[in-house]
Amino acid sequence: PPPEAISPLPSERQLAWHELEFYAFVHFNMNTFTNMEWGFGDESPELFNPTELDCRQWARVCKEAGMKGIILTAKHHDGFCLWPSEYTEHSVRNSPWKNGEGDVVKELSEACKEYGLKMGVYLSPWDRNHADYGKPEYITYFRNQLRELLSNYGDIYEVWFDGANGGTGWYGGANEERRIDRTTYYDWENTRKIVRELQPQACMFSDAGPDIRWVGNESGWAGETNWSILKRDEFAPGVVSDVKFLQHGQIDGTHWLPAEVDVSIRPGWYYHPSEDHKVKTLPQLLDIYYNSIGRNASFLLNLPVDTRGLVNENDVQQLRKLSEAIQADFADNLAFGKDVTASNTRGNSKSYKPENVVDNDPQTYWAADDGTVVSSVTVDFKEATEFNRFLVQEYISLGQRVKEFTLEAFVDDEWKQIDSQTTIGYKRILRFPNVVATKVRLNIKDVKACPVISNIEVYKAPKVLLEPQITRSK
Ligand code: IPT
Repeated sequence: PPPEAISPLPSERQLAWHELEFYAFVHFNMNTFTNMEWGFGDESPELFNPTELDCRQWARVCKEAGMKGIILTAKHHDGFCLWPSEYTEHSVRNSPWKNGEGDVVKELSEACKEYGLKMGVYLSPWDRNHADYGKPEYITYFRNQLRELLSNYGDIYEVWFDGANGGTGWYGGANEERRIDRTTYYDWENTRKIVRELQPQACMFSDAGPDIRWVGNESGWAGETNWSILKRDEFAPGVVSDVKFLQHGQIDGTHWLPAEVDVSIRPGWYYHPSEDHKVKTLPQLLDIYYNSIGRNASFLLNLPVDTRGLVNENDVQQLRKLSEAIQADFADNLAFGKDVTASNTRGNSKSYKPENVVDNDPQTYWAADDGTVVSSVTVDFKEATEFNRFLVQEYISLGQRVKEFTLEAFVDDEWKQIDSQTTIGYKRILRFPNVVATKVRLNIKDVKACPVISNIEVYKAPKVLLEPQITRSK
């Protein structure tokens, strides 16, 4: 029989989400036109006036970069709505853009469909425009808006609930907003039911999920140790007791709650002309790729669409460099179809044979007998082979199991340790200096239950040539 699953386990919608790995955030809204990050909510809708808005350009750029979806800030903290909501005057309807006839959410949903991308929405719980914010009436308003977004724009794959709220001083100082109690005010339980009812496949993001968790920083990394499980009930959106739990997950987590790395390609989330020369460099972007996707998290890369309504040329250029580098790094899987042996195979059964890790089929896996802790899988190249990347995946439908492992290479008739790490999860990618070896070995040293490995890939990534950094005086 197959290994017993160890809970907590991912839901179907979480399993589908894991496979997306790389997708875009677009911060584009009133702040774009006021050159702000957190608007006050008193901005005139007249200010929203992109000159060349083209959601198809966003979609094309994201598709070409290998991204799988786009999440749009439909409403940010200033309360301005990119769609003509029935419940407020503070929207595109009262802007000069398309004489108030436009709907950015609709245009993006059509562009995503055309380019085969998934669409997600960000709806800020904190609203500095709405007169009733802080009172029960606002919750009704918030839910009405959520219903509009989840009913009128086709399939939504992710709903993003930002915990940011100046009113409690976690991030901001004193301000004019009514103070709210983040754990109780939003009555999340009932808001989440609306998402489940209208978009059963959608994953919800927040510090506390329920489907995807914040990674605890906005600078582009997950912890090296990264469990996809968390004691979810001890967290609430915007109430961060200790970010290290979000960065690393919790080995004794009660719910499947994988991490998403949200980070902007520029210093700010919104477009600021002063940051045109501060777009992240290729080495920075590659580090983020390996420190998110390579550490069992997803990579949500923000593109601050500019005042024209386009992804700026500088951002397009850097994104193109990143996608070319990723393609080059993972061009040729040196482990594919090679001979593989294992220290032990479950019931000596063909169903769980070690070759399953190099067959390019995510549904097959190598598994060891129950009770196995220390164990290994060896890929035999049969000839001296140079490589510098090792990718490994657990079959997470049966739970996250590996607690500690090392990687070894067979060099000059000797096993040489290349790396020593903790968790694997959905995907782990190790980077190390080039090594020439005839075999590579995954040594599992500690597990929660017998190891179940679905995939191993080995690559020789080209060297990254350092770009001249454009720096400006501080
Ligand atoms: C931070 C929120 O507090 C947190 O709940 C989460 O939504 C996160 O943003 C997403 O990046 S606020 C930020 C200014 C650190």
